[in-house]
Amino acid sequence: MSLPNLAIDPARLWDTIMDTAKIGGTAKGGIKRLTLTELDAEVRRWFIAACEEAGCTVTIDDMGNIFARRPGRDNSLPPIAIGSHLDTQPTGGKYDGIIGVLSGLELLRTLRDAGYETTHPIEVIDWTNEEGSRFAPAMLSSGVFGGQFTRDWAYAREDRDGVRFGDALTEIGFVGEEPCGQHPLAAHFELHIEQGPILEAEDRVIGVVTGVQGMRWYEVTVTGNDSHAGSTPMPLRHDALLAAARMIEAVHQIAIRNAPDAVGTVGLIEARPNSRNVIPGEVFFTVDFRHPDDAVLASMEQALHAALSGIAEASAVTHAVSCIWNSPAVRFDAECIGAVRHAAEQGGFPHRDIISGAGHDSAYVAAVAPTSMIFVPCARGISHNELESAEPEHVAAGANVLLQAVLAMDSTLVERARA
Ligand code: HGY
Ligand code: MN
Ligand code: MN
Repeated sequence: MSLPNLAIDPARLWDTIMDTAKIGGTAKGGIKRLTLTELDAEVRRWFIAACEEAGCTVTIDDMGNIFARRPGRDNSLPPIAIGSHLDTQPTGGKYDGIIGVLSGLELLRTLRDAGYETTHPIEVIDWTNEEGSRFAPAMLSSGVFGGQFTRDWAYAREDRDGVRFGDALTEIGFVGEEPCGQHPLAAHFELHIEQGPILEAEDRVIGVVTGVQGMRWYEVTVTGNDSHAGSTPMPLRHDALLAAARMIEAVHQIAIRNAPDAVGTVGLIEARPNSRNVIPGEVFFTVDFRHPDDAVLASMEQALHAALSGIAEASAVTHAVSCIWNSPAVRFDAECIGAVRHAAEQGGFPHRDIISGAGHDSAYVAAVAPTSMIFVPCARGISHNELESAEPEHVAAGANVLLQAVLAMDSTLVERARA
């Protein structure tokens, strides 16, 4: 299959990444652009205008997912999509999610400049609320698209201030007409930073992502008794924060016992009344467990329940725990993986297969369309941190692999349809 000798414009892509990083930019050089805030709305409006300038028509579904469509020769065919996300963590970086969407825009611009017409339409997608930081769980809108969640369940998700997802989406004016999930895709590719140390450590430029590990999120509420820090004897205390501290150590030990592939994190904790001279009567905290093997995740969950019960009893408090998110391990489409691997080989980029430690929208889109991902390194594997950084030549390499994989998939699907 002879593919056109097209290449993206690295300087234009890098400038676009740096320019849009100003929307929600932080003093430390990161981005704080939480989903469904006015900053998210601002970058969405910028993205729509840029895609229209690149020759696209834009549609939005009722989860706020944005689809920028470049027509092909045969617009009766479902589009080949390039998707990722523009929302960030509270202390996010310039690259997580963003290089995936903006490389898609660069691909559109490259095709426009070359006057090259694909057979399939091409669509670049901004998936709403990939991060799951403000509204849990992560990948909420690609999850509705992939049939994992209902729209009503998603709309009812609340942030820590009690704001509903549906109300926040309405507030920023991004509730589209199209029912989420009624948008067939011929294939979906996503370029993303690895967010881990492997590619950099092995001097590889491209990660050929074969799948995403399993992930489970839990919410734990520990209830004791508020009482006076000075006049309550130690044996009479029902200290919810002391119990929570023991539980957090147990979360860590469960992950360590399932090393090297298990990870366990408590990232959010709220103690009430959070006053320095009151013994905390209630604590809320979250647990994030991940492992490539769902059976091990299930055993980690059992160990968590046992640990929380034992610690609660020994600490004279009560507790409640619920699993709010269970995202099974995902394997991507062999043909899409092959298109990425071939493009990396053709580009002469050192590459390796890799399973994603982080969650991505592609994990849910894979349920309804042939999907795979491309990773590029990030410095010291740091991500979800304002210091997150990537090399321009690596981002350009990833975008060129994305371009060639999309063009190869376009030809492959056309040849198959003709056979
Ligand atoms: O949690 C994750 O892995 C992703 O960053 N939302
Ligand atoms: Mn991401
Ligand atoms: Mn992220």
